[in-house]
Amino acid sequence: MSLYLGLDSSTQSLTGIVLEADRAGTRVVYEHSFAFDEKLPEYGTRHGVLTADRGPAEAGHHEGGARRSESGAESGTGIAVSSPLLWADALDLMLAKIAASGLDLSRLAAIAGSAQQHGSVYLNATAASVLGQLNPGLVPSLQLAGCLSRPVSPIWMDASTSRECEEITAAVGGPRVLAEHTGSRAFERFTGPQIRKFFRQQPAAYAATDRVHLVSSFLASLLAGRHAPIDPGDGSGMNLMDLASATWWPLAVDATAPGLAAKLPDIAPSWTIAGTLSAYWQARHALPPARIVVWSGDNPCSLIGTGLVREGLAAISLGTSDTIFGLMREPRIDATFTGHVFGAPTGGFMGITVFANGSIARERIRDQFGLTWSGFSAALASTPAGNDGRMLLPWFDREITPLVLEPGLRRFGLALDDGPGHVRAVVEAQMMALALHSRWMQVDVTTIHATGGASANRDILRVMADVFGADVCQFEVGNSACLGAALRARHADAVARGERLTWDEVVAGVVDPLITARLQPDRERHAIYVDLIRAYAAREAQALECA
Ligand code: XUL
Repeated sequence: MSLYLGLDSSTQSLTGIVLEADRAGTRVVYEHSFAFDEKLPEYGTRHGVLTADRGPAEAGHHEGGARRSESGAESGTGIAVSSPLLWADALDLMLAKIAASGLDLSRLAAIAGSAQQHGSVYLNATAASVLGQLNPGLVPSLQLAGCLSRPVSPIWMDASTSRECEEITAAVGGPRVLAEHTGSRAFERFTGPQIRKFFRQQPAAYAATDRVHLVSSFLASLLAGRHAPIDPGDGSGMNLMDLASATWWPLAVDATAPGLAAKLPDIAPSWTIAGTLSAYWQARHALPPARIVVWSGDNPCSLIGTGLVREGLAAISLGTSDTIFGLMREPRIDATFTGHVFGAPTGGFMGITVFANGSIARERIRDQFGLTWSGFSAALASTPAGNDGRMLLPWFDREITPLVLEPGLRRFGLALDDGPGHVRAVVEAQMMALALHSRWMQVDVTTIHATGGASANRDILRVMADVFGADVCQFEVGNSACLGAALRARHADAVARGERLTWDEVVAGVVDPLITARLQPDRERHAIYVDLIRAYAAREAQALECA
C-alpha cells in the first residue's frame, strides 16, 4: 500500500493531504492546514498578502497614496505581492508536521502539488546549484534569499498591469488573436503582463533573472532540488502558452519581454515526474526519495479533486476567489472574453470564470454586521429568495469578472443598517454573477459540485441550487485543490510504473459526492432568479457604463 502526498499552497494557507492507495481503493489518511499569517507572522502578511510596509519598495509600490483594502492588497495601486520565501518556509513546516504524524512514510511513493495561479517567482543563475545543495540544518528561506532576483512575487490579486496588457494585446494583433492562442485575452493578473511590468520597471533585476517560475513550478523545484517544468494547466494562466500545442507561443513571449524565451521553464504534461525528493528534504525530515510530480494551479487541481473527469459537470469553488469551471474536450473560446480556457491535468481543457470578490466579500458583510457564520446562515434563512428587490454589486475589491478597477459596493434598495438584507444580497449577487458569466461555457448545468471553505454552508448552497436550477453536491474533503494534487500524485506514479489507471479509477471512492448532502433546487424560487438575473445583468452593465 503506497502513500501519496498532495500539497496546496493557496493565497492564505498551506494544506497537505495524504492518501493511502492500492488496487482495492483510495482513502484519505491525513489532512492538515495552516494559515500563513498565523504560522509565519514574521513575514507580516495579511490574508497571505504582504502589507505595504513589508513589501520592498519596488518602483511604484508606494506610489499613489496606497491604501490597504480588506484583502491586504493595495487598493490605490492595484499591487498585490507575497513572499516566495514564506511559501518555502511554509513547505518546510508542513513536511515537518507530516514527518511527525506517525504515518509510515517509508511508503510515500509520490508528491504532487497545487498552487495559487498566475503568481511568479524570479530566480537568478545561482538557483540551479543552490536548489540542489541546500544544507539540511537550515530553513530554506535563509539559503534561498540570495537566489531571488526579485524579493517579492506578484500574485493573482494584482491588478496593476493594464498598460502591459494593452501593449501585449496590440503586439500580437488584438484580444481575439491572443485568446485564440493562449485561451484568454490579456488579464492584469496573468504572468505575461506581470513579467512585462517587471522588465519595464526594473530592467537590471529582470536582466539578472535566469528563470521565471510560477508559484507551482517554484515549489516543485524546491522539492526536487532542481528546476521543474510548468504544466499546461498553470501554463495557460500566463498569456504566453499556445493552448493547442502546450508550447510557448513565440509571438506572445517576444511581445512580453526581451530574452524571455530563455528564462521560461519547459512545459511538460501534468503527470511528468520532475525528479525525486531532494537530499535536503530526505535528510531534514527523514523522508524517502519519493517521486516529485509536476505541480499545477489550484483550479486545474480542483477539477480532479471535485471528480470532474467527464464533460457536462460543473464545479463551483467558494474560496478567496470564487470560480466556476468544467472539463472541455475542445477549447471553446469565450466570445465575450470574460472567461478562460486552461489546460486540464487530464490532458484536455477546462473552461473557467474567476471572481475576485469571493470569501472577502462574504466576510466583510459578516463582520460589518457583527455576525458569526451561524448568524450569517440565520440571516439567509430569514430572508426570501429575491430579497424583496434589495440588491448589491459585491465589488469590495477590484473585480476580475466583470473588470472593475475602481472598487466599491453598489447598493439598490438596501438600507445601510439592513444586516439580513445585505447577507442575502451578497450571496445572491455572487451566485447570479457566477451563473451569468459562465454561460459562455455552454454547459447545461444539471449538477454542481461545490467546494471551497464556504461550500460547508448549506444555506449558501441552497441559494446556489435555486439560482442555477441545478442539484448541488457537497464533498467530504473540502479542499478539492489539495485532494486533486494528491490524486494527481497517485495517477502520475501509476503512469511512471506503467500501471494502467483511468481517471475514473483515480477519483473513484474518494471524490464521490455525499449523496446525503445533495441539495435540490426549488422550482418557484428558481423562476424568481431567472427574472432577477436579467435585472442583475442590467445593473451590472449600468454600473460599468458609469465607471
Ligand atoms: C484563477 C485565479 C484564482 C487563483 C486563486 O485564474 O486567479 O482562482 O488561482 O488561488
